[in-house]
Amino acid sequence: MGFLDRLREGLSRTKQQIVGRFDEIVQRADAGGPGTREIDVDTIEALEELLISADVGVAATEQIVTAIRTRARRGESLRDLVKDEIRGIFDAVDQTPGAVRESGPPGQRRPVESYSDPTNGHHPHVTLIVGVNGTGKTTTIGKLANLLKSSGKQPLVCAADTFRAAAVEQLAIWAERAQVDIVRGKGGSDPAAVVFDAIQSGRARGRDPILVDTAGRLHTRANLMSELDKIRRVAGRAAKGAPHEVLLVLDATVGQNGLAQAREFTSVAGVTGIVLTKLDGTAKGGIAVAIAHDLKLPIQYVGVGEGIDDLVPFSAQEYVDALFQEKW
Ligand SMILES: Nc1nc2c(ncn2[C@@H]2O[C@H](COP(=O)(O)OP(=O)(O)O)[C@@H](O)[C@H]2O)c(=O)[nH]1
Ligand SMILES: [Mg+2]
Repeated sequence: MGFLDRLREGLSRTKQQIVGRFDEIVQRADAGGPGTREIDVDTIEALEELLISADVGVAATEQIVTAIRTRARRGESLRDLVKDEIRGIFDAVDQTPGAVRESGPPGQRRPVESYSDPTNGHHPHVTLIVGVNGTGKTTTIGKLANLLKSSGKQPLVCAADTFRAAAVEQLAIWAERAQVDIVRGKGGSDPAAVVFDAIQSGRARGRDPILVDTAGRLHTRANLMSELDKIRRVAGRAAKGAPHEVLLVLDATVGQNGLAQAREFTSVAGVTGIVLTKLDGTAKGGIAVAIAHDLKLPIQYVGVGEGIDDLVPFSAQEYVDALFQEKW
């Protein structure tokens, strides 16, 4: 099965339970033929309700609906208009991988530094995976390692969630499945030190990129954030420009609450992109639109199941097509 089929399958609950109704709305709205109608209040309300129940979020829904109210008079099909407006929301997000978005408005972003420095050897690309417990960080690392490996890379995974022994074991199992190297510290060792070791070891063994699994919960939120901050600083000492990417894992089934988590991580951890997991387990797959609209962060991958192949590189075009295409 290709990525597109996986994405479609992942979105099938959203499609069946919510977006399926879109067809009725569109048919009714387009019944008079393009150009012959003004969009009526009922149609707008139905569309609004549909977007909200798919978890597109209030702000993004408002933007879409407002645009459609004005544009609909030009006589395009309602389906095309909605797709176009949603694509526009994704297009407004800087898609450069690894662009640091912590430093305020777009335009002030630090470009990814080169991580191949002739004076100081090879600097592997370092990606931190962050997010609260249970969102799917460890699973995502396993899938991502596998995906990168099948595209010819030699990733190394690093178990920096040293807080729970089970977390390290879980990552070790994924490393074995994906047949990639793992660096782990002894129980209770300093996560930042493990990251430092992993980068050194990756450099020595020619492994690149380094995927770092981090803890999702410590005694307090402040502890977690200061640990992530320390990991960032230590990684920067081990490899130039590291971490080059910080991927925040969000669970699609959590809905709008995930956005609050995201803001917290973004302000501290320098998040550069999102992995949206468990799209297969929710009818609220519209959350991807809310993420793009509210957080202005690119979605890099989506998780569509628990298996090793269930990670799909995100494409806004494919996402919008999958949700709104007429026939499946
Ligand atoms: N259905 C589904 N389950 C997922 C997905 N990603 C992760 N999970 C499950 O979510 C649970 C928590 O995942 P885990 O990687 O341990 O989360 P972590 O605490 O953030 O490291 C596990 O049971 C995973 O199998 C996904 O894309 N779809
Ligand atoms: Mg974990």
